Amino acid sequence: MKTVFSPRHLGHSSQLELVAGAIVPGFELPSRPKFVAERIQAVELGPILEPDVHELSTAAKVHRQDYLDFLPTVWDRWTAEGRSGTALPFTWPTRGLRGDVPPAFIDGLLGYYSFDAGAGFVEGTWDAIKSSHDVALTAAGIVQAGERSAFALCRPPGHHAGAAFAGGYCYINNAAVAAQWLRDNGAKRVSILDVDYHHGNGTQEIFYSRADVQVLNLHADPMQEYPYFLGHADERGSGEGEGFNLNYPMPFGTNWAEWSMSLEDACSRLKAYAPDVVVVSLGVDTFEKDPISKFKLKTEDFPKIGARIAALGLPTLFVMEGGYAVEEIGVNAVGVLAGFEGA
Ligand code: Q9C
Ligand code: ZN
Repeated sequence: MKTVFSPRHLGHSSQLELVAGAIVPGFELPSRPKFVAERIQAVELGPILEPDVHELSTAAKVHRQDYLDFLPTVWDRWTAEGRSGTALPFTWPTRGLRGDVPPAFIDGLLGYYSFDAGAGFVEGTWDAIKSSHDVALTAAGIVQAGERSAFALCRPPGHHAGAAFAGGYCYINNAAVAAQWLRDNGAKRVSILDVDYHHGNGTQEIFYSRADVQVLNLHADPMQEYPYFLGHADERGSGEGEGFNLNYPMPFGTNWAEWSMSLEDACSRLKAYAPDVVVVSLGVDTFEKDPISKFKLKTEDFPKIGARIAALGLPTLFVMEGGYAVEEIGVNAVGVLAGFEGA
């Protein structure tokens, strides 16, 4: 399996986040993909390639143009106020406030174009976002050209980013852009299977009223876990998209025996949809030792995920999402890929 990866993610660093009332170093560390790349080399999964540069025209079909125009301007707007550090929002247009008028000032814009304070900007953030987008599209091109699978080693991740908002370490929804590109380049139907611990609220929002992209999400119950305000089982799509969004919320403590039952159901629903290609939002924060998660998957379980996906017998694009047990992220993520290859 070919991997696509860009070192340009490294400029996106020094993130901070608010955890239990304290501001601490962010969990989404620049060292994450290094452990994945090292493991790919150790097990000889296949070559690691640099991405081609892609235009944002496909991204503009799943994101709002004004949001895409805003992202590259954040750091300049921030420093124009004499500021340094990390650009972060602190006010959001929630119930009772107006969400239809983008303010003019940077602090207002950051709130308007986000749903939490989990996606800050430093000088290198836009370049990292763009490189991650390019990684996803380059890997999508490999699958479209006829290979059975490819791995987009994206950083930053994407599945919390919606049509016009960042959040949860995500800015551009890499998996959504890749799915759209695959639709535009021969695939009649695409399924997105999101196995990250957190609900992929952005992916759900983007495709919620569409029948041409099926979205299946396995995740911690939003009654207990971030992102809290989406991901319930009764969210099944709207209009033409009715029935094409499926959520599998699971409680804290979920282990392989329980998690794999959701995977089995999702795979049978996916099979019935008969897509031309599968996009896997591959988070490995379901791992028992993940520092921000409360599921109980073990290292030995990850190859079984890959093997089950391989049994679908469909072209498959893996897109890296979360996973914060930095030392083990390589073994676990590559475990999924090797399990796919071995099946
Ligand atoms: N700071 C992904 O896995 N953090 N994003 C909640 C409080 C948000 C996870 C803990 C976690 C976002 C791609
Ligand atoms: Zn996650």
